[in-house]
Amino acid sequence: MEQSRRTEQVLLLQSLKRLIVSFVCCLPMSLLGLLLMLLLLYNSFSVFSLHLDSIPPIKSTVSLIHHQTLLHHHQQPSPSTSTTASPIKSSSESDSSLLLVVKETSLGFLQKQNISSTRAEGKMRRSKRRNEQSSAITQRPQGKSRQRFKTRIKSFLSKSSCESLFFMTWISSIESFGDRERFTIESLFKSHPNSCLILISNSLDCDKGTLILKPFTDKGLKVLPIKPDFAYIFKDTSAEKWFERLKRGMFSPGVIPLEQNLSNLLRLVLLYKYGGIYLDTDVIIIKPLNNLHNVIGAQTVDPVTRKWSRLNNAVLIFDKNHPLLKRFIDEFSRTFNGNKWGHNGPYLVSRVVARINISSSSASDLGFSVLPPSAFYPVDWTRIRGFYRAATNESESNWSRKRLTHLRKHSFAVHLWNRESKKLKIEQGSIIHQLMSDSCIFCNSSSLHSQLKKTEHVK
Ligand SMILES: *[C@@H]1O[C@H](CO)[C@@H](O)[C@H](O)[C@H]1NC(C)=O
Ligand SMILES: *[C@@H]1O[C@H](CO)[C@@H](O)[C@H](O)[C@H]1NC(C)=O
Ligand SMILES: *[C@@H]1O[C@H](CO)[C@@H](O)[C@H](O)[C@H]1NC(C)=O
Ligand SMILES: *[C@@H]1O[C@H](CO)[C@@H](O)[C@H](O)[C@H]1NC(C)=O
Ligand SMILES: *[C@@H]1O[C@H](CO)[C@@H](O)[C@H](O)[C@H]1NC(C)=O
Ligand SMILES: CC(=O)N[C@H]1CO[C@H](CO)[C@@H](O)[C@@H]1O
Repeated sequence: MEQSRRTEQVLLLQSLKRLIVSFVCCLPMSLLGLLLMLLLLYNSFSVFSLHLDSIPPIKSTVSLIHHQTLLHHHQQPSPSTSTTASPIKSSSESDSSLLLVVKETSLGFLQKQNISSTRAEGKMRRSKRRNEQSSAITQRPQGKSRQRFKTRIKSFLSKSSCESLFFMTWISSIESFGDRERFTIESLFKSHPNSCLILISNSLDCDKGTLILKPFTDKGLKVLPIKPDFAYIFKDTSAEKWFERLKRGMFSPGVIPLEQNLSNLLRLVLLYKYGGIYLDTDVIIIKPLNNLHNVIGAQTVDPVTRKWSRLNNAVLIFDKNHPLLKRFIDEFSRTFNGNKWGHNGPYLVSRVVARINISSSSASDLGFSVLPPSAFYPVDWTRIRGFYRAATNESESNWSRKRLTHLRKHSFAVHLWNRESKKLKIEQGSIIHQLMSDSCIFCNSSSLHSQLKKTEHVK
């Protein structure tokens, strides 16, 4: 009895001991676990912050707003100074050396590796980066993309024989690159099947972007989506210093999305360095532009004097190193104001050209022409609506037919004032619909129809 009690006590004691031991053991275990977890957490944070670190200073979230609409709320540059005035038709017999030969200013390798041109979008970016690293064994993506920009353009141009060279910029998200933007490309290639298009874009220079452009490349059309290397592009122009100052935060980019203004600058510098044709993404090309040299289009004309009162920069055709482009770029760098609509874009080109005294000898050195609104801006933004509507009665369809005939005869392109028109439904039989039928490449399956279908859902 006594014995059994004792053993009971011993057992109890033992189990108590075991309990204590296990508790004591457990405690540090859980602490250790906690520690480990903390470590893990810290680790993952540091991984994240690494990624954050490499996000380029340039903001990437954009809503692309078209500037042109706001122009009209402003005072126009005084036409009195603008002796360039009466729209000059460019001679079509001038040599056909438009563009094409691209000599590289081979100063490309830059010291600063700071601006990476990759888009900074969370997961996409991370996985993309992983792809880059694994697929191309090599260096830091930044340095690589820098090197790549130059060599990729070079090899694109040397591989393709380009009858003319087009530039477009898309510094917005890939999701917002829609049928209408795609249609600009379609119309471009419809009139210029042997041309090359360089599409400067952070978002489209990826597998998904390649897929979007596949219908074109499948047809042998030459289009290159490519991430910009701003430092390289701006090198050796006055934009270079401006960009440096921007990077160093020496002035505020302003309230207007920086991308938009970069696009205003990019088009100038790209044409200055390469020569060619710049197009906004809300333009339908209806006729070949091959015979136009060094031209800018007037958006409005003074009804009395017949001199231009505003120019626009949605379509620009210039030779490489053109002195007028240099003036534009200088003006941009000097007067950039990120808070005023249009200031760095359409107003800028109007401002600079208005200052030129056409009777002075320096003006003739400049050698460029201002085309009348009918060339690229045949319809004002206030009236663009009418182009999307189908005629509802005989007089309307008479008007529409006349308008169409006139466009086909006198216009090279139609700027669609996307900000005004992007929500508009393209009605069957409308002027836009007919222009699109003229200018489509994939008329059956793609843009035209999906666009028509999509827009029908809108309202
Ligand atoms: C990179 O940019 C940061 C600020 O954005 C700047 O402080 C730093 O000096 C830059 N480094 C180089 C190598 O340019
Ligand atoms: C334009 O240039 C001509 C010739 O150089 C000169 O006579 C004229 O005064 C200039 N006009 C203006 C407004 O500067
Ligand atoms: C045609 O329709 C428009 C608008 O729907 C209207 O303003 C116009 O008076 C009509 N014309 C005729 C001849 O019916
Ligand atoms: C439309 O044009 C036709 C011929 O071009 C003409 O006979 C008809 O009267 C016009 N209709 C209107 C309403 O203007
Ligand atoms: C469009 O598609 C239809 C049927 O899918 C086909 O019969 C027609 O030939 C196509 N038209 C063109 C221009 O490809
Ligand atoms: C200051 C300035 O011109 N900012 C421009 C930035 O880009 C938008 C869109 O193109 C323009 O409307 C602004 O004027």
